[in-house]
Amino acid sequence: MNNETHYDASDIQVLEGLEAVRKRPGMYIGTTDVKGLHHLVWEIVDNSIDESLAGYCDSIEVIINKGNSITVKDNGRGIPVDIHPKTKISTVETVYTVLHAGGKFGGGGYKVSGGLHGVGASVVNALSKWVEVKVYKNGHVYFIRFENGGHTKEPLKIIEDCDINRTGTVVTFKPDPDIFDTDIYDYNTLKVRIRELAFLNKGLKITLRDDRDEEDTTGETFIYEGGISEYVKFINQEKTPIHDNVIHLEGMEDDVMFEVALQYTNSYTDNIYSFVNNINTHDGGTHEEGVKRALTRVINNYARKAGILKEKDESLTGDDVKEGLTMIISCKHPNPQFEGQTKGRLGNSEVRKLADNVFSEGFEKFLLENPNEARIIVEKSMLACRARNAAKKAREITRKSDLALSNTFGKLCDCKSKDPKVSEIFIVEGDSAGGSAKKGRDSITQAILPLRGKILNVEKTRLDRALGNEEIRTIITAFGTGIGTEFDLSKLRYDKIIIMTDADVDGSHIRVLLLTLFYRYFRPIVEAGHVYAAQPPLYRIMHGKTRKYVLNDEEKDNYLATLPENVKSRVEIARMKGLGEMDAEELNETTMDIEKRILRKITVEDCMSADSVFSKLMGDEVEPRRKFIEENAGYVQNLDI
Ligand code: 1YM
Repeated sequence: MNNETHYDASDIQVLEGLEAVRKRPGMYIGTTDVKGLHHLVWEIVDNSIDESLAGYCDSIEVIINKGNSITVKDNGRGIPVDIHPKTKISTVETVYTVLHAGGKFGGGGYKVSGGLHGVGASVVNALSKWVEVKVYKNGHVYFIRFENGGHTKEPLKIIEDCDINRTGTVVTFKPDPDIFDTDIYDYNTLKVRIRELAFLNKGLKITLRDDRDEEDTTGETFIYEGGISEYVKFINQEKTPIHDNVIHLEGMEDDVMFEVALQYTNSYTDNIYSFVNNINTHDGGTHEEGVKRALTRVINNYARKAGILKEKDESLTGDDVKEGLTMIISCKHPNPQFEGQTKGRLGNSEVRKLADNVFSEGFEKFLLENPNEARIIVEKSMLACRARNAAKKAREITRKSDLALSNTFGKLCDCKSKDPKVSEIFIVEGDSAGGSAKKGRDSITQAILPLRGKILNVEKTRLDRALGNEEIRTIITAFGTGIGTEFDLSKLRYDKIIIMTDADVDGSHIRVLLLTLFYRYFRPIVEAGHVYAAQPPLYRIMHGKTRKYVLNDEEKDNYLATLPENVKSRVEIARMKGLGEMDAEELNETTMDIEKRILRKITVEDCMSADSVFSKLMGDEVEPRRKFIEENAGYVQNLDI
C-alpha cells in the first residue's frame, strides 16, 4: 500500500460514512455548540475508560493544549495495530475511519462505557481538523495522522522504539472550527466530569492539565479508592450528616454490576444520582426503582419490628424515607437499554430485581448491626412523614384561609409595617401580659401574639392533629411561611420572632414547647437566625433616679458590687413580677424597647443540644416531666435560650 494513494472501493465507503457525520453532526454528538465540543473529549476518554473496565488500564491523562487541541493518554494495551481481516487496513485506522467500527471490530472485551467500544473515535475524527494517534505496543511507538474530517494523512508507521513493557494509547485532536460554534475548551466543565468519572470508577487515576496556562504545569489528579462512597462524602461536605459512615453496598449478577452508596443528612431535600455505564440516568429507571422500593420497605419493616413505628402509625412513604438522603447508584451493564425522550432512563427490567436484592439485604443488615444509626434514620423519616401530613393540613388551612385569617388576625395584634425586614413578632405568654405588651409596643414594627394557654406538644402529637390546635394554627398563619414541604422562608412576615415568657417554670415549659415546634417544623427559621428569646429581668434596682434591671442573682450581686457603700445602703431592690403584672411602660422598658432590651438568639446548635432535653421533657410520662422541669429550671433556662 502506497502512502499517498491507497483508496479503493471500501475507502470511498469509509469516507462517505465520515462525510455523513460531518453533514449531520447533531445526530452523532447532539449539538455543535460548546457542549458538542466537549462531547468529543468524552468519546475519546470513554475508550480509555472501557480499557480500564476491561482491567488493563489504571491511569488516564487529559490535557488541554495551546490552541485548544486535546490530548488523551492512557496506559492500556494500546489500540491494536495489526491488519484487520475485513478492512485490510490496520485496526487502529479502522477504528478511526469506519463508522460504527467498535461494535463490529472490537475484540470482544467488556463493553460497558457510554459509547460502544471505540465507536466514538471515528465520529471525533470526522469532526476534527486533524487527529494524531500514538500507540505504545510491542516495544514500538506507532503513529497515524488524519486530516480534514478523517482523511488518512500519514498512514500507520513506527516512529520510534520504546520499553517492551510500555503500552498505551495517546490521541490528540483539534476540533474542526467549521463544524463547531466555538473552539475554546472550558477547564471547569472538563474537571467536573473527570472528577465524576474518577468517583464512578474506583481506583482509576485521571489527571487534567491545562497547557494553555503557563502557570499550570502539574494539573489536578483525581483518584478515589472509595469510589461512589467518596462521591457521597464529597456531596455532603457542606451538609450535616446525621450518621458517621457512608453505607456502601454492591452486588453482581450475569455480568451486571450494581452498587450504591448513601448517607443521610439533616437537610430536607434529597440528592439522588444514578448512573449506568458512567452515564447519568437523569430520569432514573429500573436500577433506581429497585433501590427506592427496597429502601421504603426495609425502613418500614425495621421501624415496625423495632417498635419505633407503632401499629396505629401509618407507613412511611418513598418521599418520607428519602428526606435528607444523599445517594449514588451506579450500574455497569453489558447491554443497557436506554429509554425515554432523552434516553435518560434505564429500561432493563432484570436490574430492578438485582438492585432491590442487593440493597435490601445490605441495608437491612446495616440497620440491624447499627441500631443507633438505624434509629436516627427512622426518626428522620418519621419527621418527614409528619411534616408531609402537616403540609397537607396546611394546604387545607390555606384553602380555608379567610376563616383562618380572620381568626388569627383577631388574636394577632399585627404591626403596621408590612416590611418583613423591620417587623418583629412577640409571642407572649398569657392574655394579661399580651395586653401590656400591646400597649407598650412600637405599633409600627412590633406585632403581639398572645398565647392563651400552653401550646400543644408537637413531640407527642402528630402535627396534622396538632394543627387542629388553635394556638399552633395561629402561629403558622401569622408567620406566613407555610409548613412542611410547602415551607417557604422567603414568605416569613417578620425578621425577628421573639418568645416572651416568664422567668419561671411555666415560662420555661412554654418556651420549650415553642422551640420544639420551631425546631421540628420551622427549622429553616431557626437556622436563618430569626428566633429569639426575650429576657425579662428578675430584679429592679433603684437608687435615686437610677433604675437598673438585672436578669438574675449573679447580675444583681455584680451590679451591687460596683456601687459605692453610701449608695449601696440606700438602694431599693424589687423582685420583678411576672410579665402579666408589669404595666405597659415597665414591659416596654425592660423587655421590648429595641435600645434597652436583651434578646438571646436561638441557634440550631442550642436546639440540637436541647433536643435530648426536649425528648425528656416531652416524653409520655407527666410526673417525671414536671419533676425534671422543677429540678432543672435553671438548666432548662440555659439550654433552651
Ligand atoms: C486515548 C484513547 O482508545 N484506548 C484503547 C482503545 C482500545 C484498546 C485499548 C484495545 C481494545 C481491545 C484490545 C479489545 C480499542 N480497541 C478497539 C478495537 N484511548 C484508547 N485502549 N486491545 C486494545 O477490545 O479487544 C477499539 S478501542 F476495536 F480495536 F479493538
